[in-house]
Amino acid sequence: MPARTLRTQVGIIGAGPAGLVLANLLTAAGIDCVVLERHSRARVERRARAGLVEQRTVRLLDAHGLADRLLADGIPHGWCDFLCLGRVIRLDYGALSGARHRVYPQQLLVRDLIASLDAAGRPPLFECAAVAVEDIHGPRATIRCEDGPTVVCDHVVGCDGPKGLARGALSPAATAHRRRYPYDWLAVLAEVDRPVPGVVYGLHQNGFAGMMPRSPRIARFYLQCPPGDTLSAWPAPRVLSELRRRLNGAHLPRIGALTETRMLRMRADVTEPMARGRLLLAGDAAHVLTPSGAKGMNLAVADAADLAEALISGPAALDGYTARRLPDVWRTQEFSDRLLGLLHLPAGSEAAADPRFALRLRLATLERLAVPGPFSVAFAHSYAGSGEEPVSPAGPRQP
Ligand code: FAS
Repeated sequence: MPARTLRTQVGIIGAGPAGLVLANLLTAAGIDCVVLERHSRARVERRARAGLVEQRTVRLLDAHGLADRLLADGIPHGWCDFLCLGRVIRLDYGALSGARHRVYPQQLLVRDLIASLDAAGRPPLFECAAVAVEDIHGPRATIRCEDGPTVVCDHVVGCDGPKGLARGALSPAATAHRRRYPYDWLAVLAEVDRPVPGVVYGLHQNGFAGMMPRSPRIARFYLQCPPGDTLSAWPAPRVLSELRRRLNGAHLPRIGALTETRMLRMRADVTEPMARGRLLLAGDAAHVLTPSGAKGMNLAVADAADLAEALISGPAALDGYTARRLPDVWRTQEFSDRLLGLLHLPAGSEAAADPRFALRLRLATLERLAVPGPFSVAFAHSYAGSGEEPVSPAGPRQP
């Protein structure tokens, strides 16, 4: 039986933060759209990733009535600690930049955004995988789905993540700028006996370690490991002993069961342009960041907000999408890359050859962060993601 055809203005592939924010903003503006998601609702609503929501993201979601639970349950967070050579250096980025994060797990935000679409009578189509994007230069574009409708629409927005099909549909006109870092991260979610009060970064000759708050009884941990390492090389006892070694001095909570472990291949990329014909990319479909500065989800929401305003404003604003978004994307990549450089002594590098000297250099940088001044203020703004508001399609905001 031929697949049914669904006509709409905007076809959105992917129910992650980018796709769901876009759909909510378009629906609120009366623009017809449909979200196609290959996984089930249950799976999408329990997938744990980000946990730090920037102030600009909270402000944006709140302006559209999408932040009630985030504001009610999200814990304000305005400092992070760096451990290096037995010293603890605190960056009070909230005081330095005036901007704070909210600790609110991504899966809860995704749950809220889906509930909001539900309430508007526009729930995503779950277990509906897009398999092809066609006619992006024609009068209307088409999305073909496996076990689902054929979607005919004015615009297709690929919010389908780093491994999605939309990015592929953009080439050969697009260039992908890529960087593969000479290490990976073991990403762990673990039960803890008390809430982790804040983000801690450990600089250590054995490699980087990180501890991030998530919820009162769950914390996120990261451990640097050699590129290509596998989970089998990291049994729980080794994970725990390396965390204690590298985060020595961090008042670690008692760590219980490791509820999730996964290997993150540390890479970054940016696709240029972010649009071609009737196809546009947003979020990880257009650019991937490592989780180092907690930027990926926040950048995805910023893309979606810009694109929603452009789709509401009209073709001229759409044409400027890439030009408006790329400066924010590269600025964020630059900061994320700089932070990685501060936190790691890559194996085989000069730094790893003489770790004490390299750590001493990094300690000197960290000491500057502890002193209020142009260097620490600039770093705090970048870390908090507060320094500059992206330029709106409707032109610069009136003060
Ligand atoms: P997502 O990947 O979230 O969503 C894409 C969606 O598209 C998925 O639901 C997928 O199933 C669907 N899809 C793909 N192909 C499809 C198809 N053909 N048809 C239909 N659906 C399709 N970022 C931060 O800001 N802070 C952090 O602390 C942080 N920690 C992270 C930790 C981990 C372990 C990981 C992996 C990422 C982390 N990130 C963090 C980055 C992360 O949050 C991403 O930036 C964010 O999920 C990007 O959102 P989207 O672009 O919406 O893509």
